[in-house]
Amino acid sequence: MFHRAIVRPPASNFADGLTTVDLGVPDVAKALQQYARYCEALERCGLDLVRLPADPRCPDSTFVEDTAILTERGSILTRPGAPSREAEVAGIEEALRPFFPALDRIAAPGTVDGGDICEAGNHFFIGISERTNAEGARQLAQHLARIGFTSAEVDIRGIAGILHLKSGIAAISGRRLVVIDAFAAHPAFRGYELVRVDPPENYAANCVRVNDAVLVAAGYPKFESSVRALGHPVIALDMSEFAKMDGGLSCLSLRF
Ligand code: CIR
Repeated sequence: MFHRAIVRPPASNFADGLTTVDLGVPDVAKALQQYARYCEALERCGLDLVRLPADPRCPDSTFVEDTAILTERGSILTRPGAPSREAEVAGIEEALRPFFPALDRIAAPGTVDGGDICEAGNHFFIGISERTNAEGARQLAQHLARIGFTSAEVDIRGIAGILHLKSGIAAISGRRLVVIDAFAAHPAFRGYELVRVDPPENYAANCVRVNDAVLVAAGYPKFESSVRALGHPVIALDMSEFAKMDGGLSCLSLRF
């Protein structure tokens, strides 16, 4: 059960952030509207929001998820793999202190982006990507083991079209995983109930379970109805401007 989430709106220079996709330049005014709907959805799910100010020093800073791994037993500040994002961590650390007095952290040369980390019950999947390196994964697994979580690595390098592990998977319960085709036969996910995403709807794989509801990206009808058919209440949100910057629903908040 989540009670709170940290969020930060996109800054005026949001379009200067990193992206690997060719979907056009995001419209910041529209991104702010989509962000407002996203915040309303989190509140509808029962969360109190810790709203941080926009930070134009870091154009990707709205993607707060990448800066920390939060669990009910302890939390870890990451060291983002893109040098332009490293400075985001200090602001998040300050915001987390009142709630998590003892924070672990990933140290150099380790790098970890929160988007590569997927919690499913007491187990974590750790994506090895262009952002999360083997040393970061090793440190994170050690921190998690100390607080009683198991973990498994999933190498996503070479899988086309995804920046982070959670661009291609989501845990909508401890045993139920949403997966794109590239992950369907991966040994790390054996034994889980898999909800498959139709390839034209791959962006929809980045959905988020928030208490009873599942937040899904609007515009992916097949995926939305398969989640509804499983009995989950669904909130669909327009994510077009964040998608242009490689962002999805999970990236826009740190839930705890
Ligand atoms: C980046 O490239 O770092 C940002 N433009 C997007 C980060 C998305 N974060 C996430 O999926 N957790």
